[in-house]
Amino acid sequence: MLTELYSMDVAQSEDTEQYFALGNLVRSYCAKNWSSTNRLYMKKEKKQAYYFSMEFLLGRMLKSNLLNLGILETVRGGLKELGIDLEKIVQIEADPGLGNGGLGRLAACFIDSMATCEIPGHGNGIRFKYGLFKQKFVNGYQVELPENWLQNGNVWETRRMNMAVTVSFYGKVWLEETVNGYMLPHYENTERVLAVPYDTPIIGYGNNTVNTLRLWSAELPAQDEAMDYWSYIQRRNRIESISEVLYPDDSNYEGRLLRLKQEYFFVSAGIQSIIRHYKKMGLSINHLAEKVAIHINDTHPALCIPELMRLLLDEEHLDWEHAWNITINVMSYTNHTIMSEALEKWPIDMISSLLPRVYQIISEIDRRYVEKMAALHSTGKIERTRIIEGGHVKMAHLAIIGSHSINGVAKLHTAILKEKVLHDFFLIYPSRFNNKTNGITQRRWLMLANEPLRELINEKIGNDWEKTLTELKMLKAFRNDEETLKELAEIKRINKAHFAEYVLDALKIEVDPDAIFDVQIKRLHAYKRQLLNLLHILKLYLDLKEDPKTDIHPRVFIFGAKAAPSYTYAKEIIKLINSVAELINHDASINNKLKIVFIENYGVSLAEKIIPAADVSEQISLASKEASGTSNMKLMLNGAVTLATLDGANVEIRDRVGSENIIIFGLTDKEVYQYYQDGSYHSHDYYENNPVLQRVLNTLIDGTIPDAETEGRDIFNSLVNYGDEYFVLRDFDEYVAAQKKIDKLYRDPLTWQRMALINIAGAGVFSSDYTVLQYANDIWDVAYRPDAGELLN
Ligand code: C3B
Repeated sequence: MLTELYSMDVAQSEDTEQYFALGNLVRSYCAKNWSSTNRLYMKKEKKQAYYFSMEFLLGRMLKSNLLNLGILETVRGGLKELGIDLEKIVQIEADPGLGNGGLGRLAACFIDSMATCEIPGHGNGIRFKYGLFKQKFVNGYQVELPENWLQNGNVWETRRMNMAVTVSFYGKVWLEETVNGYMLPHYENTERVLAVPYDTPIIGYGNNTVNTLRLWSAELPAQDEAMDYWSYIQRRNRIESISEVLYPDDSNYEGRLLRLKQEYFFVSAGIQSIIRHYKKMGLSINHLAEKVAIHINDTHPALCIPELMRLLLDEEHLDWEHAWNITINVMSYTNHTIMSEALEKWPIDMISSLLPRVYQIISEIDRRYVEKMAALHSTGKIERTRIIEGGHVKMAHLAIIGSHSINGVAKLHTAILKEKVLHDFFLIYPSRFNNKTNGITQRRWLMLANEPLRELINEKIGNDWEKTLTELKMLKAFRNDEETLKELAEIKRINKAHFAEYVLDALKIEVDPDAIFDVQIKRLHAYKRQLLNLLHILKLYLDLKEDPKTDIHPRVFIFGAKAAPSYTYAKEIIKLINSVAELINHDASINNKLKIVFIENYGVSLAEKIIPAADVSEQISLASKEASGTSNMKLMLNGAVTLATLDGANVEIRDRVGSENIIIFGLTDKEVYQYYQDGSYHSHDYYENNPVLQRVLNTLIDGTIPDAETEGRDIFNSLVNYGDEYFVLRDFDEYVAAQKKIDKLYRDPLTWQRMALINIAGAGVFSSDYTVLQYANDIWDVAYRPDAGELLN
């Protein structure tokens, strides 16, 4: 391969060439299974599921492909003989950051699991030229740099020009009756965009299944009219901008035209290609719902609903009722957040001028909804649930009305959707609502990220768990086996030492692997309460300043978090954490008992380094706000003990491991809603009445923290004077107490390792294999690996 690609041999080649040679080899190695999987799906006319997602946060793929193909060890050994270190060359691969956070990473875990569970399921999204920005700290401030992940090419993708489709925007549209009596649209002055698919093989673990991730790129179609050169260039730039860059905000809806273009672009291209593929099987369009399931990952692809309607009405000439029935049966939708600022709604003007025909169809869906519901429900409820309201198109309402299934991502989240946020809809469509608790793939997050732990588990209980993660429960038999607990401790120590080396190298901070590694890794958002963590650190610091002999076990607080570039408050928190790190890490008087490590540019590859080294998993969002969380699952699977509020999937983690193996604190969702109702939370009182908290908060404004006056003041005010939206001060005391408990437990190594072991043993249900099987069975009605059925019970 090296010779073919670069006309060189191993001795002449460098890491980059070796990486690309190996990547090419792996791709051709799986090519046969890829085409035979497609042929099989086609021949058997198997129902296909398509997971539509704006984001797929894949991470590097070389090792994961080698693992799934079952050739990781062979290749590692073969390379070694050639004097090549696999670990070195996998670093060459760009980490494709085509997602913001949990939602995008979930989509990546899901496609890995679908292939592994032999579910005919594929991803559909956008091939962004630039992924999520690269984060740098300059003087403690976040600076965003472009992430040009395609710069050196991407071995995994195949451009499929012959499968390109056209997506149209703008223009005028009117309906005319045809001789057959159909009302069909005529278009004038539309802007046509060529959608070119790039396909990536998604390789199942230990089977012959290779599914497809199809990502669309926007290009200028071959011109049919003469155009002057500069107009041509301008038009090309305008069109290519559609798939240029991922929006770097996962928590805030911004009504930007380009975002709406992106949403329609991949939805229209994806559905057109699905229908074309379906028709190749020679089946009647009337049976589409028997062969195709489309999943809408959050509201970003909600235009799937009017777009499928458009194609069924305008291209296939079905009548409305019939088309609507098919659409509802094809579509299903996952809600990922209750944060109201994240709920998408588009101004009517914007949507009707960009997508005139789609807007007509949305209006008609809305009109029929109101008409049909009038006889059944109150006007108030109908007005609250209709799609077009207050000059906007509400995407969640569109997704709910046009789908047969609506799910939340953890039990608590689904309950809150049913009882609060989507209560009206729940009364209207009770049977559409269901829960699908998130999951993670054990292949990336344990088998690859933590090889020593994988080996230990295999030694103890065999390797059935690799396919059926719930088998990890067998580890419980070792809960009182001191030798096993010690081995577990040794592995953690090795991983921590390994990570400490990285920290020293990358950040020039020395950390002690015998300290407690306390980890909070996730997007920076006020509701996730990185600030609560920081206030506790400041408290420990003050304690140590007062009495350097304060009896605490040394701790390293590890943060990884990107803030949306426009989220000023989150960026202030980053700066504040970095300033406190400056203060603490350089204060010799506290005897290295505290260290803060804020890792730059947190993403999938760094998560793979940090998670195996974590002792404590911080999951401290305000109860009710974190829909599920998935880092909580990854960390427990790697033997970290969770410090958590009863939010999202933390509740289910507690149910699995028992209250004695997780540290729970803070308000419950019910108490939070009670506060909202009676308006009785006054954060200022906590400041006034709690001297410890007052001292801690004062450090934000009294000059203790260097070089962060503005940030300190703003954050102080937000907590003390402007209402403390996420109840940080309310939960402070309980959090401090919970942290004390951690400190105590950690100092009893056997108890601690037993907790770690129980956490690993209880993590089995959080495999995304299990989650996608439930989607396949309950929502999509597609086939899966025959022996996987038992996982569903
Ligand atoms: C996230 C939620 O914030 C997490 O609680 C959840 O675990 C994941 O989705 C996956 O379900 N989320 C996100 O990353 N981006 C959004 N726009 C909304 C939710």
